[in-house]
Amino acid sequence: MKIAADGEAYRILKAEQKRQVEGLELIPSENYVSKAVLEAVGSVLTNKYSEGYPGHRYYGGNFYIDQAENLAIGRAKKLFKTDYHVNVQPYSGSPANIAVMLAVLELGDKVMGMSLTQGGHLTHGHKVNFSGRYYDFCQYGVDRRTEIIDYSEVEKTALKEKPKMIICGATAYPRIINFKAFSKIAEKVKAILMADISHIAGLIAAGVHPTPFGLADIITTTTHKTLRGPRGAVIFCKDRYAEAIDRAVFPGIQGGPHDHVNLAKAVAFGEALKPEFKEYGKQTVKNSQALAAKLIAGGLRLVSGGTDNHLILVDLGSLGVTGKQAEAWLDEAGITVNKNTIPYDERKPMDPSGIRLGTPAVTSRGMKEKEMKIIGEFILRVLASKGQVTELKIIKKEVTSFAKKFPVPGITK
Ligand code: DSN
Repeated sequence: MKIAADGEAYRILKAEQKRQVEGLELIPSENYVSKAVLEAVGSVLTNKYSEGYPGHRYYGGNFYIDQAENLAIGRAKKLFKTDYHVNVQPYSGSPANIAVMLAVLELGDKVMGMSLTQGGHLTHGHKVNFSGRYYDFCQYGVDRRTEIIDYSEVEKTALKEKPKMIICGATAYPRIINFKAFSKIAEKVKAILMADISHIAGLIAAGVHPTPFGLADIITTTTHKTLRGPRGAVIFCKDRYAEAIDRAVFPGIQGGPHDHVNLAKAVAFGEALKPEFKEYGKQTVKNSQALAAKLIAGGLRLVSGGTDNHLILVDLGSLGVTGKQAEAWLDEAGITVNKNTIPYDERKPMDPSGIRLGTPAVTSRGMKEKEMKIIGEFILRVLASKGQVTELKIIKKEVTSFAKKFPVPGITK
């Protein structure tokens, strides 16, 4: 039976596919995977159980599954030019980060991470998350004036708090992360350095963002953001942490690996090893900077004044518009973004002062700087409309006919 025979499920699938083709996807953590990645995710490898690791499984019939996992491991090492140990089994970014904590910390240990409201991730110590509930986190953020990480403040906090582990990496930080500075601080206080490169992994692989390999002890990344693979994650670590990391992933927190996804990770890493991916990484950043320039020219204030990477954080405060309103209006116009807190935000996360935009997905459709100016104009018009329904309908029509000119990898190409 094919999915088309299930009317209800098929309708949802087709409607979402149409939304992805006709809209402009600007959520910086999203992307469009290739047909090859979709095929692997939708493959018969989903039928298999394979608890354990290649060569050491608790189930029979894993001859080809071992090959798939080893292929993903080998390509991951090649892609990041590293001989770190690799575990490709984490289901996603949060489980990967939890596994690291389980591997190298005792409950209650002191850890340092970037605060969620300043650009960090939930698993970097937020009080409602496993990390913040079971470990004693101290948090760092950005300088109030520059909105850039103040490394001397990070060092001061580290010297005072003496964390066992420092987490660097962010989900809403538009600037280069100085892994060398973090590594020096970690060395000074004898902390383990963990880099969560989920947002920027594709940029690192493409050589357009500095690498943490050789500097951080442990590196986690999701595979579905700038890396343009299936939903999932990978952990890299120096050899001395390998056994503990593997045991934390399985049997520590996970059961059977998602072998279909692991095959898709191998496929995505293979794609990222091609020269075109370097161009993709470069263009993603050029596009982000072109979009930022257009928005600034249109009178918007960007956190930190611009961007070095794939994402932009817009402060809507002076427009008298909230993040929630902007997200909803842009959605009406066929442009998908997410509301986001800005550093030192006085508003709540469900209706913050900002929106977060990014260029990984539109760049995958082949758009360049010229198109970023057009997208920037759409965004400015939506914000100026103040949610006026007729105006949003007009913009949506224009967005749809513009978007449809650019094939979506995996759907129309
Ligand atoms: N949800 C991801 C993001 O949007 O950045 C982080 O996990």
